This record gives sequence, structure tokens and C-alpha cells, in this order.
Amino acid sequence: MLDAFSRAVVSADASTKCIGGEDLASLRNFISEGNRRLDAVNAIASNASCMVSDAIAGMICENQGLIQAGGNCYPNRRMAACLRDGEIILRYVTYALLAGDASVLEDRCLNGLKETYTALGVPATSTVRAVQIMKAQAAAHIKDQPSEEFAGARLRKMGSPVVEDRCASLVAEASSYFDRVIAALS
Ligand SMILES: CCC1=C(C)/C(=C/C2=NC(=C\c3[nH]c(/C=C4\NC(=O)[C@H](C)[C@H]4CC)c(C)c3CCC(=O)O)/C(CCC(=O)O)=C2C)NC1=O
Repeated sequence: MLDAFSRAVVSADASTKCIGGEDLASLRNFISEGNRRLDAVNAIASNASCMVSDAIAGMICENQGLIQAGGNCYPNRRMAACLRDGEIILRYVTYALLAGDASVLEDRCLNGLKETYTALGVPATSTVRAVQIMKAQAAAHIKDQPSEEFAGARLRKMGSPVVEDRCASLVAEASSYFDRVIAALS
């Protein structure tokens, strides 16, 4: 597992260079914007169970065969496995966002997941749909702009200090980790 710092070391070592220039500038930025990153991780982690249940519910609403006999969220044992998988995926995305590197997500969560799903008959397209919903939710929570339309009475704001760009680069980074999950299952 790598993070932004160890990744810089590994890539410098691979080309037998000292660490300098651009690498240091990017790490300096990683440090100076570190509190935003922690707030972004917290925004996802502290809304995780609501995000997962909402994403799985949305996936099922759009494809109700999943909870009928023969569907992969039927019976309750499979529904529970699906909710658990949603939590696992979201948890590894937050680890990657904290580390500033996707390797923890790739190595410990996505590696072999598609093959496991194929073997078990878990529909990857439905999982992808749930992940897409979590990607949209995470962007809203990092920006601290969850929509009333979707959240209804459960609307919850983090109250993080608002910066002008609403942490656009962290939204993009988190989105890229969700995209890796989608790519790994597609
Ligand atoms: C650390 C990383 C890690 C991951 C990611 C992981 C996933 C994982 N999900 C599994 C099952 C499962 N996963 C699902 C998931 C779903 N079913 C649906 O219809 C939806 C599309 C979807 C939820 C979004 C289901 C239903 C099962 C049980 C399948 C079965 O036993 O028939 C299994 C088989 C063993 C078990 O049931 O516990 C694994 C290994 N395990 C891990 O250790």
C-alpha cells in the first residue's frame, strides 16, 4: 500500500533520481491542503451508512427484480451481503482519499472482485449503478452541498469552512477512485 509520500519515493527510486522539483511541490500542496482532505474524508465517513443504504435502495428501485426470488439481493442473506459490499467499497474509497493514492483500494478491495462477482452471479452492472450513486453523494458531501431534493428530511450538512472552489480538486480525486471501482467491475 502506498500513499502520496511513499509513491514519490518509489517513483524517484525507479528512475534513480533524488526527490525534488515537481514531486516536492506536489507534496507541499498535499500538506498545505491537508485539512481539507481530512474534512472530505470525514464528510464521507460520517455519512457512510446513510450513503450506502440510499445507494443500494436506489439501485433496487431502478431494478426491482433484484429483491424478487432469483434476484441477487434475495433472500435477506444476499441483501445483507450487498449492503456490506457497498460499505466495504465506500470504506476503501475513503482510505484512498486519505492516503492520496489508489493502491490500497486496488490491492485490497478491487483485486479479483470482478472474478468473485462473476463466480457468485452478482450482477456487476447493478453494483456499478450503486457505486455511481455513491460517487454523486460523495461529491455533494465533500462540497457540503447535499441536495434537499434527494436528501429530504435526512439532509445533513457538515458545516466545514467553505472555500471558493468547494474543494473541486478533492471532489475530482474522490470521483476518480469511484471511477476505478466502476472500471474494475466493467
Ligand atoms: C475487502 C474487500 C472485499 C470485498 C469487496 C468482498 C466482496 C464479496 N462479496 C461477496 C458476496 C456477495 N456480494 C453481493 C452483492 C450484491 N448483490 C447484488 O445484487 C448487488 C448488485 C450487490 C450489492 C451492491 C451479494 C448478494 C453476495 C452474496 C452472493 C451469494 O452468496 O450468493 C463475497 C463472497 C463471500 C461472502 O458472501 O461473504 C465477497 C468475497 N469481500 C472482501 O473481502
